[in-house]
Amino acid sequence: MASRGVVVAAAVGALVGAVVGCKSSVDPDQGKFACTADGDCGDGFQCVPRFDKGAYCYKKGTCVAETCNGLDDNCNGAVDDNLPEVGTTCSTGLKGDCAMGAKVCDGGIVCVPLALPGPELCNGRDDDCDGLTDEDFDFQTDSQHCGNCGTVCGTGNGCLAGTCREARCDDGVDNDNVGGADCADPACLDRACGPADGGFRCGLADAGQLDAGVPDAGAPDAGEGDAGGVDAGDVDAGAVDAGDLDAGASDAGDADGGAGDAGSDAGLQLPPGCFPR
Ligand SMILES: [Ca+2]
Ligand SMILES: [Ca+2]
Ligand SMILES: [Ca+2]
Ligand SMILES: [Ca+2]
Repeated sequence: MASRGVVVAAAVGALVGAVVGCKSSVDPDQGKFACTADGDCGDGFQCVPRFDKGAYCYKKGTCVAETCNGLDDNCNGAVDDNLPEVGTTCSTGLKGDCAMGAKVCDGGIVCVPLALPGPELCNGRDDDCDGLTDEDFDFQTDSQHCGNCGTVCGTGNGCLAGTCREARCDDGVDNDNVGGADCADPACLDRACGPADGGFRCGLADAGQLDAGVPDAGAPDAGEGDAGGVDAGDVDAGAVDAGDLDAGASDAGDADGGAGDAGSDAGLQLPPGCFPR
């Protein structure tokens, strides 16, 4: 190997000066001679550039393609560098947002997830990687995510069955300022409106509830006639009806206050009220 050392020294001496290895004790087969071209290295050797700067002579066949093995296979001075598959996408085998990964060289090519499990957010994604999307949110009742993520119910509204609606139907207040108070708001249809133990719910009365001896619970009947129970069997069917007048109008037949009474109510278009169910 002494002859090659001389050749190399002659070729690169002007360029690298004292760096040239001919005077060193380093085995040239280990590639410690600086060079700028293959011709600097002698027969059977090649000049391999380093990843940072400069180049060294290596015996041909010594330097091979880089693989993930903890070695500098391609002799460029960097271990496990420029591996083409590193950074490419892969499947981690995990669920949700953790399913997609990228290949890295870590004792071998491995697939690491691009995202780690995090708190479940309402975002249409499986953030905590448990295979369920937005599972911590109840779109039926969550006023911050009513029906879907981000739908916030306004003041006075609650989330019922996935829709923002009048918060209460029993407080005499038009909570949402839309559609009227309580049972006057169509959003209160079939919702509790009266005493908790009474089973009262907003809705349209049927004829039997209006006039057949059942109090109307203060809800209107025929728009204006009931006035808090006039029709409740005792009044209409008793003294008042026995005569001729009821609420200022004739009741001799079926008329009552200009509208139907007991037998005619079924066909009326009555406003919704709070009725026992
Ligand atoms: Ca390398
Ligand atoms: Ca390597
Ligand atoms: Ca989840
Ligand atoms: Ca989520």
